[in-house]
Amino acid sequence: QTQRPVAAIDLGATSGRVMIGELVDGQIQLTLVHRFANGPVALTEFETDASSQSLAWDIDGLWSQIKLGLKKAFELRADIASIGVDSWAVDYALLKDGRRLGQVRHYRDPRNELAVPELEKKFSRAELFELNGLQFLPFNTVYQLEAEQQAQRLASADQLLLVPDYINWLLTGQARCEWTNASTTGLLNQRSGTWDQELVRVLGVADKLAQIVHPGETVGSLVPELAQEFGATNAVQVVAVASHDTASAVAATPLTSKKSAYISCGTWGLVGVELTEPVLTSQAQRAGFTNELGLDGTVRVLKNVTGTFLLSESLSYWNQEAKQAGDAEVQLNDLLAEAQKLPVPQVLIDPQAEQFLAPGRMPVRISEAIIDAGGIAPESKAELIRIIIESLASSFASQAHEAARLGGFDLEDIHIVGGGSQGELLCQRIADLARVHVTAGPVECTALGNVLVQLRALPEGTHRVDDLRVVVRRSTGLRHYQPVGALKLA
Ligand code: LFR
Repeated sequence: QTQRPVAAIDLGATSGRVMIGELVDGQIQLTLVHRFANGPVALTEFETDASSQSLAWDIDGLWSQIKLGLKKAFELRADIASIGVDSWAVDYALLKDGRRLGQVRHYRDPRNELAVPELEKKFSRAELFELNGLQFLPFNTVYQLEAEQQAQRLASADQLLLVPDYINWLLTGQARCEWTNASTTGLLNQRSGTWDQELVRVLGVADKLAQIVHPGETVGSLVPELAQEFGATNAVQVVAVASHDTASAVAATPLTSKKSAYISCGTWGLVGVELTEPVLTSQAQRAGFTNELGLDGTVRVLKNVTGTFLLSESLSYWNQEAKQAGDAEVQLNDLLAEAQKLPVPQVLIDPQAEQFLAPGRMPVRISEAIIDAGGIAPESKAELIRIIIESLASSFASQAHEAARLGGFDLEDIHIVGGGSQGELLCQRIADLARVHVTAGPVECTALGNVLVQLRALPEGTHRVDDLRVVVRRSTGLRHYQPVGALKLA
């Protein structure tokens, strides 16, 4: 008996994709069916009276792309058994009477800056950590909801759905809240594992949250109109995967041992370790670490470090300049090749700093930060890229050691997955600075995690995907980096 293929929808902050995944001779085969761009859009594009600073996602545009991708997927494989959706965390849609109210705000929207001091009048950062175990990030859903309370929208909504839950709702008509992503909202109480009654009351969402589902559980059947539109020939289930993209990525990271750290490197670099219990000590809070819930009762003790956002933002700034000047587009690979030949920069930036949260003018802001730190502004684009790579590597290396310290062990090695794992200079410098072996890959780790959870949930599977990481190791080529001649970090 063969197992039917599944479709994975993986929405990242800069691009989304629809993939088909199937198990062939014990290996996962992933086929990219459709890829589309994503990014922040000014809210004024949708609402003329919005503040000019506000940022949203083009959620209707994303939904059209998802439908297009699924159509293509069913054209290729009409026997797709299930669909799973993952995306970035924390952001949500509000519904009333089965219709979406307005847009889905982008987590980089500056509205959060005002909301942080407001919520802190009710709960200090330490109190919040005590309740939800999350790293302070100004965009955690709790702060967004605080900002939302200033407007009327929240009061008139009857349902709040996180982004993948919203897509699941469009696909099935069923409103559910997936567990791993719920843990990024700041509304889940770390000790009870359920909504924190006081927080949901104070933030005005006590009656708006959907029933929690765990990865592997069925959300519902694809609604008949969509099944027809896609040309599905069999019944199709929508399965809750680990819908927080980082949870899916870490679930599929082929960690060598319990003393390995991971870096899930896309727009963000999520640097941490996998444990079975949260670390809720004041040491963890001071170090800025978070406790997010993962597949099968695991806890990701990790830190959000800005990742390839620094590169993509720099590139889009330069390409805007090039366009205005009528010059050719700048290519990241060319700059990386040049950067690799440059010496290690003396002065670095701190990619964790909140100052790099907002989009726009990234090369200028990085140069300013270098000057503020006593350095000299980079003279070429390649020099600036070298500073970014070195700063990321340095931050990733030290945070991987810190994560292991919080986990109570000495770090043995690091796995880097996601788009950032393709960067050879980055991987090598992480190995050098952390003084441990670095394994790079898979690149499409999030989609793999999404697919594996669906395959595991299928009733007809002859292969139970019992040890997901064994299957990943069997299915993908990994690259290896040994540390060479660099100073050990303190
Ligand atoms: C990565 C990620 C991070 C989350 C950030 C914002 O894509 O999901 O885990 O902190 O995006 O949602």
